[in-house]
Amino acid sequence: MTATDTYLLLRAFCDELARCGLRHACTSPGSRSAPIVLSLVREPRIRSWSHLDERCAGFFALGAAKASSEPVAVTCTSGTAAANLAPAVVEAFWARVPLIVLTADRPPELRDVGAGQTIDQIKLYGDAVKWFAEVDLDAATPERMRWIRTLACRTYWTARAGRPGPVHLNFPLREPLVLDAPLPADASGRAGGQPYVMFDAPSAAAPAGGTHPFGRMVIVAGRDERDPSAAEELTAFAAQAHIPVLADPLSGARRGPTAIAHYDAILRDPAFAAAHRPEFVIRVGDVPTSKPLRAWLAGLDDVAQIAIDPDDTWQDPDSVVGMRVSAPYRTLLAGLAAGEVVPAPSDWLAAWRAADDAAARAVAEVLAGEAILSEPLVARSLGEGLPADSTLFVASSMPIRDVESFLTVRADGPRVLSNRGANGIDGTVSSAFGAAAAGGRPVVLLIGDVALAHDIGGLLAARRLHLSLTIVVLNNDGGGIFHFLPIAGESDAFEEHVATPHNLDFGRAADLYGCSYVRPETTTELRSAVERSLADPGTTLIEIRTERQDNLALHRRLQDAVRAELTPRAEAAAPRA
Ligand SMILES: Cc1ncc(C[n+]2csc(CCOP(=O)(O)OP(=O)(O)O)c2C)c(N)n1
Repeated sequence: MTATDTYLLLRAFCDELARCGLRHACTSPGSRSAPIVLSLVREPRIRSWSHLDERCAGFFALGAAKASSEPVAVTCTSGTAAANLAPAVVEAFWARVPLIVLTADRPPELRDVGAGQTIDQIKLYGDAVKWFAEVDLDAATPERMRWIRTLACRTYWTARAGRPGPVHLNFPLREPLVLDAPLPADASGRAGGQPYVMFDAPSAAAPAGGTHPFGRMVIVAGRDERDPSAAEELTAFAAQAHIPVLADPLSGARRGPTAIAHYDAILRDPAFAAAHRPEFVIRVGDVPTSKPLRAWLAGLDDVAQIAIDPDDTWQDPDSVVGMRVSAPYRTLLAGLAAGEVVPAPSDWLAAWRAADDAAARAVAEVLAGEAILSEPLVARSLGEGLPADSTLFVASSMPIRDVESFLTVRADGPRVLSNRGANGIDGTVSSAFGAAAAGGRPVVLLIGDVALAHDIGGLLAARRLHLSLTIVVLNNDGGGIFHFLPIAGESDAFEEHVATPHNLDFGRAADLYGCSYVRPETTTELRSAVERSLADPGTTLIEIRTERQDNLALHRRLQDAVRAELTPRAEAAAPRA
């Protein structure tokens, strides 16, 4: 293996990734990885984003792949550097995000013999990748040039096709690691810039036309971040068939007259939940986070529940789905809509609509009575105010729950993204920067203080990569979510070991990382801070201080208000069975 062989093979590998469609890669520093980094950086069709922390690099790549719905590569040097990519790889696997992980390694003769920065990297990420390969960069013969081009295509298409996910290639590299002579030309690629191997995924056939009568049906639309236009087709179909859509904001379907936004609150009301049992449930995307919704679906074990999922993932923790359809739901719904659609009885959608509107009024009334900004009010206000062409990236913990519960229906709401494959609070800042880099839209991140502290190093992207991001941090000095759980009663350990207050001054963090900083106290101040930040080319940290106990009490008041508004309604307006 000479440096020329290594670089010839890696140049062809990167050329082939670019021919397939790769546009973004993340690098991190190191010596062993130099041939991979230099080959990526020298490929003009790929934008290489430099990171100094591999964990941030992994999550940045994840966010970029999520926002662009295309594979993104990430590379690192050997040893613990590769282990630092594990959280992002795991999230990508569970969230179905196409990631191409390129780790540099010592060659076999330097493994387990005391050489520096050497760990066992073979299948390092276990079953959390779709494919692993050890890539031997030996003599660049014509046969091996063909092989590396085929391998690059296989990597790209494997990450992207079927159920998308991460692919891991491990590259043993021998010294010398830099070239000492110019690289000769290479004409081993296909003519016309075509990938060496093209890939064609079969698309599911649309069902035949026919007549489709829709009774008391609901559609539960969960996280499906890949194709926003599919959600528009879903809502158009629901409007045609008069079907309520219990729409998680991560589905993109919280829009139009059939979208039910407050399902979490209204299904907490046992009378409403019992009176509105459907005859059919269609489930698309992941199961939403809402516990009342999950419990309601679990209780519908005698109701026909159909899950439509092109990737054949099993999203059914309560084993109540009776039929699985392996197809993109847009194909299926287009087929149904092409037939004669006999809409559901008119009082069915009307009853859900009335309950949703009543819940919206109850929530608005309670929130209007709040003198200062609260966590639900921030979620609601971002949902109402963000421009249609923006992306709201939401952290796990209470932010994702508040967005699910309080984001109102809008004809043209922002795109909503979140790392919900494994529900981690890690890497969120980096993922949001990745989404800003590759998504082509302004991004607003809504995040809790613990999640921000966890990935504070992600702020480095603001300074080093000159990216624009608006970060709204809800600072309740600890994990507010835990106050909603029984562990809150374990007073000897709760505050220090579970809530974990930190008393960090985020203004100083903003200063360190070159971000603007502002602390609004009212909705008007928040709106103008967000507007100013969106118009600014830099990154702004908008901090809102809240109290964990007050937040718990406010959520209880909101639930009580919705229930009070619904009780007479559920009795009077229950639709015919
Ligand atoms: C990587 C990781 N570690 C730990 C957890 C467990 N966890 C869930 S929520 C949470 C607290 C988050 O606090 P914060 O970001 O401030 O949001 P809040 O609960 O206040 O809304 C923790 C530690 C997790 N989900 N992911």
